[in-house]
Amino acid sequence: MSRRGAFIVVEGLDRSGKTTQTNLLCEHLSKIGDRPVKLIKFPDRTTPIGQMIDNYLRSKSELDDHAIHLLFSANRWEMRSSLLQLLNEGITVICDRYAFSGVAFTFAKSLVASAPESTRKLTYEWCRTPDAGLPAPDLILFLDISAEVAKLRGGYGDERYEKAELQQRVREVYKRIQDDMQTSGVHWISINASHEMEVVKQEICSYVKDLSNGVNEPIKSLWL
Ligand code: FDM
Repeated sequence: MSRRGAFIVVEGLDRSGKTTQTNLLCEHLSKIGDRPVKLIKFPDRTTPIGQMIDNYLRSKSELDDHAIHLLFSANRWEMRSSLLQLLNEGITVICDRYAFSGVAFTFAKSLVASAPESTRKLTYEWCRTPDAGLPAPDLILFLDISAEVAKLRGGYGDERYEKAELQQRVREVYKRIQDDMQTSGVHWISINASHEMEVVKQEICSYVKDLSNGVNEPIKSLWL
């Protein structure tokens, strides 16, 4: 196993089936690949920083929008060395949400008319900066659904960001990130997640075949 493991990020809107599809993808890659597959997730709510994030998301605490953004990023930085170790050991890593969620959700908050003035002044560049230099994924799979389909699937849950207006903004920001990633040469695939589970799974599987037995190229740095 001299090739390093592939780093695959799954991003998506709430109700897009991200958790189900991430688990299916792990199973699939374990079957077709020649190496172990590990699933990780952000936020990682198990660390002290992750617990602060969890309290915030469940509205058990209040934080300035800048502060929570930096905590989400710190939660990725604290995992950086173990993530690199996994990849260098040849393990395929599937990651449920990454820095793209960070930018999408925080910048989306700044677009909501009722946001505090300091939040409305947040720039897209500011949102990206704290994650610049983290390991860059080899592939980003973005599960896209409209607010209408999300509603048909039972609407949103109880956590802080699970509100239709914010989710609509998040979707717009993801589109902007997608355009930026295409010019930066990172492989971003947008998948219509409104289809049935099996159809979405097949589409996802069609994109990961080349990564299942590892990658020869060095790990790149995000946004540098
Ligand atoms: N979220 C997630 C952010 O706002 N920033 C981030 O950097 C990350 C990783 O946290 F609403 C938001 C997205 C979502 C919430 O995510 C919790 P999960 O996947 O539902 O646990």
